[in-house]
Amino acid sequence: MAYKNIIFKVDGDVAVIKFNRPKALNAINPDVIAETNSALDKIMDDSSIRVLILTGEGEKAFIAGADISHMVNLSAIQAREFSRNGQDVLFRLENLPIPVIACVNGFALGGGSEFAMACDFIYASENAKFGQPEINLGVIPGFGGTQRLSRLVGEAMAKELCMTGVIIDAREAKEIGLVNKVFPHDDLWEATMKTAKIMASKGRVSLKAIKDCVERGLDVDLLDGCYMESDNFGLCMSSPDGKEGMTAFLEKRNPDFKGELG
Ligand code: DAK
Repeated sequence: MAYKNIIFKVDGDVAVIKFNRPKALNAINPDVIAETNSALDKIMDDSSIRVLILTGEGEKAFIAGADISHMVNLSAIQAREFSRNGQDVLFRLENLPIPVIACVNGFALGGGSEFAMACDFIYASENAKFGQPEINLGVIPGFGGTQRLSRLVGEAMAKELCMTGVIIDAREAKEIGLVNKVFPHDDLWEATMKTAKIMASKGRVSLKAIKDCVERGLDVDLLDGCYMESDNFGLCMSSPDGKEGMTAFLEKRNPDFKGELG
């Protein structure tokens, strides 16, 4: 597929999806979703890719939301389809077997904040702004915002943000736990890539195991979550990277993780 609405690049072991509709502040339409799905297919087929970064083209926006000019004329059936397709791509991101970082370089509103929340964590520039302004349009978040936001920042804060549609800056987003770290705008990309490279150097099986345990663990009680951790611990112990990590420690050298599954 030729990409017009995203830029897809692979830099060694790190893949980058850059939303590329800067004139519309990277608003999401069905083409953005289709192209993102295609890029995710490629990532799934390439085991040399260890980390994915999502970011936005231009100085102003990560994604300023779903494309309002597309949404305005949708019938109920089409709106449900648009919402489902958006939700599906976000579930794919969440279930991707590699870490995904949202590198939020500007507005992350509505569907934009929802895309960022489906990533494993968010790094933001000092210019970044977050919010769920759908209430101002007479609708509600449609790409999982009411669900993921409350899991990240708690029920009361999620209700306040969704019910007021207020836009918050990066510092406040960090204070409430939506964002992991905030950087000066010009340092954001380098800082994100540095963290991506650190994770890319780790074992593939253990990265996936951590992602699974943390995400699925939130949906079960502590005992079941800990059992899930034991199963994954066993899996990592028996993986080539698990053997390599411990052998390297005992041999007093750096591990050379190959990412093989067994
Ligand atoms: N959609 C379409 N175009 C957008 C856009 C958006 N979300 N956001 C910005 N643009 C366009 C503007 O129309 C403008 O286009 P031109 O007039 O130049 O052609 C261009 O981007 C630059 O925007 P501004 O001139 O407005 O720039 P400012 O710096 O003055 O303001 C802003 C930036 C981000 C504060 C402002 O653009 C803004 O308020 N944008 C809308 C933000 C917003 O409301 N986002 C939430 C969208 S709703 C569902 C599925 C999904 C969803 C809901 C339901 N189902 C199917 C059930 C998700 C909903 C949303 O995400």
